[in-house]
Amino acid sequence: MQKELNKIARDTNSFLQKFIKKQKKTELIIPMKYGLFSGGKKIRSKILVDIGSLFKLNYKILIMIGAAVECIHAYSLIHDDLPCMDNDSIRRGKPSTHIKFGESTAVLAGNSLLTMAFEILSHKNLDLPEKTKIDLINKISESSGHHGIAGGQYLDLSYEHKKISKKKIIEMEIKKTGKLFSFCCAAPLILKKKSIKEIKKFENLGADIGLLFQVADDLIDYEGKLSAAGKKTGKDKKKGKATLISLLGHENTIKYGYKLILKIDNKLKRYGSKSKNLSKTLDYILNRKK
Ligand code: GRG
Repeated sequence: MQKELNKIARDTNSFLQKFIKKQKKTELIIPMKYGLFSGGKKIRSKILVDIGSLFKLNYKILIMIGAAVECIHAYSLIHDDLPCMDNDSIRRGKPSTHIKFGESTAVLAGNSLLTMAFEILSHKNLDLPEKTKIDLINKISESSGHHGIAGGQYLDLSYEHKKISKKKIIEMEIKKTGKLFSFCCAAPLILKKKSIKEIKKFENLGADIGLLFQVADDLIDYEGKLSAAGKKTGKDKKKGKATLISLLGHENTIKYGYKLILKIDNKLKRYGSKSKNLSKTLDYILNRKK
């Protein structure tokens, strides 16, 4: 699993390096590259490749789409660390982008990474019909805006120091983290021109995977150490974040994570041995240390 994840990370980074190299140089390239290449597991691309392999899709095309996702992910992390958001000075074991380059540069580098995702998905080298590219851009935009990551982040910030119900916490985590995973699960079906109903099923599967990912992230914050996690831990409690751990407790949250894996694996049963890779990725997600 780790070997495969490393290969996907290498291939994604190499695509992005070449893509950026072909562009005219600007002052923002260095902070953008810092946000993209200063570590990062590229787990969203792995999910995209895992789902893509259920439908025998072209690896290179999946890597390009994954690269667009990683641009949006890197953007969200840069903005998430800003003083007006979660105010974190360490990310991936290094100074956060705004600490290294200043706040305004970090905001602009983040914005430029967001738009780079659309440049990648509309690029002539992405060998897909125009209609498919528009459908991908439409879905990734929906996942990133007020119905997705940005909306979830808004809820996350507004729930601080409040008693929030389980339903609302799950809804917030699915938006903040799950929606980008939903895109990764839906994209292969968009490529295969599947029905809206089928696409929705995979978006829901992605929401469960994203929720699992966020549960694991909350567990890392609760149990982990800076040296392993690459970021300060124990912050959620200090910031009064509404998480499943704050509501259900540590043990029950771990149980909740395993229940989610069972739920996702059940949905994958119809794909038989083809879904083995994805199942392994799910175990990795829940048991990771960073
Ligand atoms: C509209 C894209 C967008 C952003 C603006 C700041 C913000 C709104 C959203 C933040 C969303 C956010 C940071 C969610 C947390 C998701 C999460 C658990 C991130 C950690 O992801 P990993 O572990 O990171 O995959 P690496 O370092 O491996 O890349």
